Amino acid sequence: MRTVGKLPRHRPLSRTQSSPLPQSPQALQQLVMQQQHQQFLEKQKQQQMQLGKILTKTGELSRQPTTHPEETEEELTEQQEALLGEGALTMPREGSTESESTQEDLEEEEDEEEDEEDCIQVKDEDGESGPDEGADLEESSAGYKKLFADAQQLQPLQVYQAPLSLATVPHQALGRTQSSPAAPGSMKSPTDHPTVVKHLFTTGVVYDTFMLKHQCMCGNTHVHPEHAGRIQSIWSRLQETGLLSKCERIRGRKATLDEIQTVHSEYHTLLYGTSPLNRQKLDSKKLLGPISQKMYAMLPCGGIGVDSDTVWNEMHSSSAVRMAVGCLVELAFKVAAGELKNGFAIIRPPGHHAEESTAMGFCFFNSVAITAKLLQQKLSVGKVLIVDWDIHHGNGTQQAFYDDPSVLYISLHRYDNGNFFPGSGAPEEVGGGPGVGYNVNVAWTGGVDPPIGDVEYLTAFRTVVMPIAHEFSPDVVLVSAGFDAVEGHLSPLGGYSVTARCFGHLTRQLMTLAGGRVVLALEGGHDLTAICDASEACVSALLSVELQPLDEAVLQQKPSINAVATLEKVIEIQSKHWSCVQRFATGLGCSLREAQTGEKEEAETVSAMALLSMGAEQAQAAATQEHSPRPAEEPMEQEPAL
Ligand code: X5A
Ligand code: ZN
Repeated sequence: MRTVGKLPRHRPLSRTQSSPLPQSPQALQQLVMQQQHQQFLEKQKQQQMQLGKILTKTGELSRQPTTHPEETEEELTEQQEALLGEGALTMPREGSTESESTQEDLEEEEDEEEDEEDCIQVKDEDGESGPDEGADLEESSAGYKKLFADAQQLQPLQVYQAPLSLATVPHQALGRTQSSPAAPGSMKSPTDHPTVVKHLFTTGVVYDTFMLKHQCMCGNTHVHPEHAGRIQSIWSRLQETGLLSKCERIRGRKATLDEIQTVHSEYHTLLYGTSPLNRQKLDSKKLLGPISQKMYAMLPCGGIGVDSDTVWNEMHSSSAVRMAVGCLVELAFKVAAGELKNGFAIIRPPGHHAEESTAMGFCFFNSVAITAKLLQQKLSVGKVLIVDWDIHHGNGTQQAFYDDPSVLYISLHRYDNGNFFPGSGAPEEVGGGPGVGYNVNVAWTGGVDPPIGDVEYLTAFRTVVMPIAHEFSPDVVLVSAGFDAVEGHLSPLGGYSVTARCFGHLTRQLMTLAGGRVVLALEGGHDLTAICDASEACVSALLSVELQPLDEAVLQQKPSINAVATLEKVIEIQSKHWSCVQRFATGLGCSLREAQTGEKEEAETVSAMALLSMGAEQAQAAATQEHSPRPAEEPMEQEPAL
């Protein structure tokens, strides 16, 4: 590796000529100036943070919140990012040629390293930044690099065209000083006077174009259903529907190698978390021979990978897979810390199949599992509930927490007695050691005649998922939100007929847990209409926007015989660990309407009995306790728990 100069060096201007330049010279000039300005600000911020840290150490500022005198300047950056985020949407699917992108990435990697030598290395406020093998490979948060990297891929007209939905949003009022990214809605034209942006307590959404680069080297996206268009489409949908402007956009980052190692082995982490360039540097330091001779299968499509699903792009995939993890971590931390109401992570590739040292089923790093571990280790979160409604069992997530009673894993998946991918997820798999009872598999069996649909998922939530979840009483809920159970996905990647809107209703039920601290992370699903519809429904629920009601037919239909058998089995097994589920062992076969009536009558009976057996005042207290097992801070359920 060549030595790095002391002065910050931006990309040579000539590089940008490989892609179309902004047509107006003023526009280009502006972009360059903004980029340089941003670079200056980043430097200034680093120094400021360093100063803050020193002062904090001596105790002088220990109780003082971090102030950001550069606030207004940051906002300028946010405007640019919002602009670029928009532009990225219209980025051509098959972007630049392979040789061009490779060159691009080489320079990106170089820039990363320059940066790290260039800037003062300051860690997060939590301070626990032990020796980190990954740290020296990390991209600092310097926005200017991304600015230029992304700008290259933009068509000039798209860059400078403020989308209508954003342009019409009124200014945000002056608010508390904080440096988290502004909502796209706060974007103004660069000529406006900068003002401080108020950060709303709303739904956070995270998305980053780095994740688009994970593509098979065969270049044929049709062979590989887990492609970049999935997250591009969802991002576009949230924009088009105006939902995104009600959310706060969170800036993503690449997870560090240390963060990834909370779940994965060091070898696995280095294998998939490094690219040839930063690996070379690592090799000389750590003498990691095996990593430099990594082995992949040659795929029939012409590319390489673990298997035909789990493809690898030696140049780009490591950035993408680390970005997917880092995006979710950033979002979940803000939700857990109370900065955001809840969140939706538009990330790829998915993660729930990734085990400690195994990549499979499109997955390399288990983003949800890593996030759960980090919330506990860095934010002292106690109990985490992971709900996995991807149609496939999350074998990696189950493995990561199998013996751990502080993380409850509940998966609903197509099982068919072990004949559906990945084959794990039997109802008898309940956890091990101290974790017995903290693994719940709603393992649908009986094929697709009839297909499992809304009634079955809603019944599972009514009788198993929500009762156990409430009894567990998590501090945070993470959802492995795959949408491949949505109608439109055929076997072997689906076969079920859950509606997109149903996932909105499931989300709304989960919001009654953990004080509403719910974060959804995209996992599987490849039918673009289905995953966009379902994402829209879930984000609507997170925003507490009125949902499309379920069809009355759904509420009146009884669950299929196969589904009832599945639920009977899981209740029988889990009633040893969760007392709450026993009462649902009977009445599984009734419709949601019937259940609703039954529960209402049951509640009335309880009140009446209480009134009879004691004074009215005590009865009132008893009834309140009976029906509100959750702390008062939590929102009321917006619909009866169907
Ligand atoms: C996340 C997900 C499916 C893997 C299928 C492998 N995985 N044939 O949807
Ligand atoms: Zn799946």
